[in-house]
Amino acid sequence: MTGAEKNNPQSQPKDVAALKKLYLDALIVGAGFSGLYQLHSLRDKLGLNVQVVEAGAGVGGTWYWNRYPGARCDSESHTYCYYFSKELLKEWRWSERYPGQAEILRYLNFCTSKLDLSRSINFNQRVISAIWNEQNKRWVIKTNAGLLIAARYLITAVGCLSSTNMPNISGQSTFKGELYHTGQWPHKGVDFTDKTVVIIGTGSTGIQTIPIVAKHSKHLTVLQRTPNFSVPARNAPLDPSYHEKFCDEINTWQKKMLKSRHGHPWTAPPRKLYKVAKKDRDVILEKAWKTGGLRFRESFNDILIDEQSNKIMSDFIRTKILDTVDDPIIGESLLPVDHPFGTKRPPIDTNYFETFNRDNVDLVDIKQNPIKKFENRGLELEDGRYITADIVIFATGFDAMSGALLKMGIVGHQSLSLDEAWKEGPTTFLGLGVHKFPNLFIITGPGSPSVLTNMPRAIEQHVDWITSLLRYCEAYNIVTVEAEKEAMLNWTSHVTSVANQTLFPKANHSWYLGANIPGKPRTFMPYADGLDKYQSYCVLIAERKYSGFKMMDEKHDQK
Ligand code: NA7
Repeated sequence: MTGAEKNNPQSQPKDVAALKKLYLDALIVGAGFSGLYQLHSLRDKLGLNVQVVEAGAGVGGTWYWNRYPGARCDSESHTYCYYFSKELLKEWRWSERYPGQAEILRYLNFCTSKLDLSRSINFNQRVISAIWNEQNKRWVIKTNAGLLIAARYLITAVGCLSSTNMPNISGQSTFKGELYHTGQWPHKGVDFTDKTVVIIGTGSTGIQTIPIVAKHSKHLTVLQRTPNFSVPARNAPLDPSYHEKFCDEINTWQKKMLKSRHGHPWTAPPRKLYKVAKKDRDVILEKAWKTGGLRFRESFNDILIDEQSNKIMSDFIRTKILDTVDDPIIGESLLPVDHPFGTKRPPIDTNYFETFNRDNVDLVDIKQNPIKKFENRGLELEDGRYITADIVIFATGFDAMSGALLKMGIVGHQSLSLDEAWKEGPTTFLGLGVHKFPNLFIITGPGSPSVLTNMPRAIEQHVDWITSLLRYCEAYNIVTVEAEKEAMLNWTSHVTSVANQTLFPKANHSWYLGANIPGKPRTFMPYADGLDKYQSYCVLIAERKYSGFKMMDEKHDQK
């Protein structure tokens, strides 16, 4: 929509009749890493009339909501930031190897203010419907707080892990204590002093928060359904000289990240674990264990594709768990056995397994003895055991990748809802576009590398690609862009086929597969062939004038 069109009532959709109205070229949903950069790109580089709606009262997305104790990123600080601006990179100084939630939130607020983004963001606005108006070629979007928006382009920047998974346990309303989900943590914090606490869930989040809650509470009971692998993060403060050195090497860091499979600045050496002699591989694994973090898995290049190699690495971690936990029975209960290491998102931790050596911590296996119901003052298990609690924390994860998108009430061409379109699992072209949903672009959507990468690299790549596409549309008077059905189906089967060449599908209870949510269709959602290869596809599609996308101009001629 041009400025003139914006002020022309004739060009406004007929069904826009009430509430506070906005007429935009583009609406972006979400003010996290992706929404902020997309706003900057479309507003300040393309000059479009663009705004953001954001459900929270501030920017930050994931890092706005996930304020639980111990919340920390598993990407290293100097990689978990924007690279589109050297000025931002040089000015911001990270304090630790891995950035904590509060520091990331401060960073995103710093970027927001440097780029003057707040004036284009509508806070406390959750999208409740987004309906394509075919006649006017506009998306008509409503929010819970009374905004009504007509926009030519709708860009979702809602994050992959933003729709919380809150299990429905009977009697919840009768519980008299405090109840929290880690993904909706209260801003004022939670005081654990002298409190008896229960944590449900031992994914990355539970593994981060358990050691801290244990330290600050009177007693902690961990309710574990499935034991998990975890590698020590080896977090530590950064030496001030680190930043100066980094500033001299920004280009090198960036090149390394973009050339890698996962968007981190390292690649696994070309060696297969099962082929290395035991004494040599033990030395390598010990060294990698000391380095810690996600680099551990990258000490060999076949961990996610070769069962034998994976078993050796998995056994190495299992031995470390048994060595760390004093009580051998508890140690056994903590051993992950149902999936190969790395096929579920691998947590990294600070003193997780050590926490089970504390006198004030109990571990309860709720696979053997599931939770029956909440009671006034705690939880009852199937065998009648009663666990008292002042505070219960759900660290039970998210309806990942598609959950937040499906909650927005998106309805495309011919009244097709996204829910209906995705009833057998998400189908996308490049993770970016969906057939019958013209002018809808999904940042880090299902079918893109997203959660298998260092997210800011995947986000910048998507935002830059969408920005170039919209520049092209503006230049050639293209009114609608829509993924073609065949391109979408081919891409979706390619996503499944590359996942099937890895060990990922062997974790049949992972959120990558949607298997953590009862009733959710099981499809491996992220693109597993690497950010490097994925980027090449995207470049090729753009070079071929966006083949796979149907483009129509104002006269409804196909371009
Ligand atoms: P995850 O990794 O999905 O972990 C959720 C945990 O909660 C996991 O241990 C689950 O057990 C457990 N869970 C889920 N639902 C239930 C019910 N109904 N009853 C008992 N236990 C349950 O979520 P996180 O928040 O830890 O991490 C998500 C991502 O955020 C992480 O990978 C990083 O990328 C950041 P299960 O394994 O399903 O048996």
